[in-house]
Amino acid sequence: MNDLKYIVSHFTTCGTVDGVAPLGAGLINDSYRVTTAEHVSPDYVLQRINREIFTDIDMLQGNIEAVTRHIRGKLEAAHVDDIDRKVLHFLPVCDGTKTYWRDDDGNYWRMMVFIPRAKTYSTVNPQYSYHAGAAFGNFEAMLADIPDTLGETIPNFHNMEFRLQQLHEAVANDVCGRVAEVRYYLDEIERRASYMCRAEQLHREGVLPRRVCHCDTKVDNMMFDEQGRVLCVIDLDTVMPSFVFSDYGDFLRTAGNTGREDDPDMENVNFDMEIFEAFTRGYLESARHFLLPVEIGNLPYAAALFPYMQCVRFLADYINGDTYYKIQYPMHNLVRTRAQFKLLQSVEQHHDDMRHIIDRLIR
Ligand code: GN1
Ligand code: MG
Repeated sequence: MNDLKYIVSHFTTCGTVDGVAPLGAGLINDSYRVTTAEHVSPDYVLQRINREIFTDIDMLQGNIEAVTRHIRGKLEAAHVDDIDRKVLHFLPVCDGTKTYWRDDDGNYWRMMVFIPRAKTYSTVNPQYSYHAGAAFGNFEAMLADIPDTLGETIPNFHNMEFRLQQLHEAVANDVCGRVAEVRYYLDEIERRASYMCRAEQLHREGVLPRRVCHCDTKVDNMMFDEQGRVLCVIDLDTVMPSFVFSDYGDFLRTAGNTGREDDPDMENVNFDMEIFEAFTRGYLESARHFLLPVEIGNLPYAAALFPYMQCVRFLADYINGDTYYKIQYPMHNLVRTRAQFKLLQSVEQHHDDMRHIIDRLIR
């Protein structure tokens, strides 16, 4: 705690820090809530950035600064109220302009203003999903004309061909001898591989563009206000050029799952079509003016792609001996793999319904 206070002292906070406590359940970075004694001073979020995953911190924070600056400018121009709750605000360090600080052990830290009276959820109802859809469509729309060129903070992050290649490498190395027990999943993954790589294929053919996307639209990366409206989107580490399928698909993967991402009970895991419909309605309302027919036409594909990709990523990590995702127990990544695969199967069963709903919504 003293160490954390020492870290905080390098940032341009206001007020007297009176507490630092762990916050949230992200699988990648470590987050803390920093409280201040005075009523007028905001609270803050302190984060240690995962150096194993984010190797170019300058690029990472550069992207985030560009995105928050651009969104703030748009909100100001539109005279939106309560802007400080609608876009993240990162603090510069005391002796410079950078928004991160390196400690003596080589850890990188950053701080942002804590958004008061906001809630995050790991499950949402259709009404909230509708607002979330509108918010992500709007997020992409606001970033459509960002003047900065964003870097790829994690190269090939949502590149399905690359994720399959990583899985193949994991299988070839089989460092923990786990391949034999997961054969069934490997076969199921292979059967779908060429369909699931169609985004990369369409991009090579020159018909599918990259746009600035959030790329981690898990439902718990959204802040909601007291009325269930979305205040803002958080966790901007992975904001980078990608296909729109990223944001659409990853939200549905998390919010549209009737069970948990790591649910050990397959009976709990199904794809919720009410959530699908509400989210898609919101998303199309704010995004259809810039979406191409090839993007709209492939939204059902996107809904399947993300459980599939996450299944591939969890499985590769399991085979590699759990080096990427934080785990709570030894089989955790395998349990996650199973749950994502069950979700994928449920999404696949709804393929035609999804088509019809989208056709109806855009008519
Ligand atoms: C990670 O940081 P966090 O926990 O929100 C991961 C996402 C995965 C997600 C699965 C940088 O997100 O891509 O979808 O876990 N982020 C990174 O829960 O790999
Ligand atoms: Mg997160």
